[in-house]
Amino acid sequence: MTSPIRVAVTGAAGQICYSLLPRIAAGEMFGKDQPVILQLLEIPVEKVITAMSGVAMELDDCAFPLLAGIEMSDDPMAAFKGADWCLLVGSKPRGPGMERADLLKDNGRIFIGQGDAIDAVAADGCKVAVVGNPCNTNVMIAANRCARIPDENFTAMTRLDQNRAATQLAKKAGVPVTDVEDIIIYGNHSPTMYPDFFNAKIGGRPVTDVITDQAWLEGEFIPSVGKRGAAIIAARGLSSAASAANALIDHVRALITPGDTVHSIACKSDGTYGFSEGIWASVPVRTTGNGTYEVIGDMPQNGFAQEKLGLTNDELVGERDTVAELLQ
Ligand code: NAX
Repeated sequence: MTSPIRVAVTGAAGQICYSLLPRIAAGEMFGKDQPVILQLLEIPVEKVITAMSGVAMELDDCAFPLLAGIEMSDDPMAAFKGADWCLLVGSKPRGPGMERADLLKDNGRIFIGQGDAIDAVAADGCKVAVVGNPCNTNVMIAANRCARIPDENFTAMTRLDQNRAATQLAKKAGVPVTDVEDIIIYGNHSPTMYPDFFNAKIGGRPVTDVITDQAWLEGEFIPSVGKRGAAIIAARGLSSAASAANALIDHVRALITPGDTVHSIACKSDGTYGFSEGIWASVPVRTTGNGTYEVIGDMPQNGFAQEKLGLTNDELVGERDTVAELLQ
């Protein structure tokens, strides 16, 4: 029997984790032969800890053969101990009247504490995937705290945006979503993101040959992807949860499955595509297994694309400036 891996998950009592944890325990993230020990983290609030214990009870009641243990804590030093993967889902939501700068800083402080704990106690070679928003800036803050774990082990999730974009293109073209390839999200996980339809394909042909309505691609498709999260909130009264959990499964599975498929992953910029060095921007990557990846740096970008890339880069630089005091 393969020995279990340790998977730390934050925000365990939240709505994404309610969809995510059973799927991890069922083997959908790390494979059907890979036992897992879940190390769940929540905030030290009695009601929340009780809710997390209820989630654990349900996981127990599923009798998942691959679930080798569940540990629960309100202490990052316990939750990240020996973790092979840290899935940072939990974060503080934006409250009424809260400024975006305050949201960035409040969450930044969470990711300082969690970064310190990961650096101190996680397994050597541990991989960190950040979902909690603002995820690009949160991952930058966490990685900045970790001297032991290299920056390339830290990624943030833009896979939900990629999946949303793929489905929008498939619906417009009237084809199955599996016909859509290489649709990549660039930049921030925010409405400034750029879903690059120029380099994407439908049934092996350029998207712009299949969907000739350029006005729809530029004027409706791009904002529909960027504002999809808000549309879900308007319809459901709650933010995306099942689709976000599903995207994190796709994100991690992509990272552990080497191959030629191109994925959107936010990672530390070295200046490729004009992104400022040191911010975490979503770019196209090919994965090389065991959580490693190579950035594909030669996708051609026309003037329209470069303008979009510039806007999302400006936003990411602005976020970094806002949290500058947390990066020292
Ligand atoms: P919920 O509010 O349902 O759950 C968040 C949970 O995190 C809560 O139980 C809270 O107690 C916990 N938490 C807060 N601070 C914590 C800390 N310091 N340590 C451990 N746990 C902590 O939110 P949910 O819908 O689950 O969403 C979680 C995060 O994902 C949010 O920041 C959300 O904005 C973000 N999302 C990111 C997406 C992406 O594509 N990157 C898409 C979905 C989602 O919007």
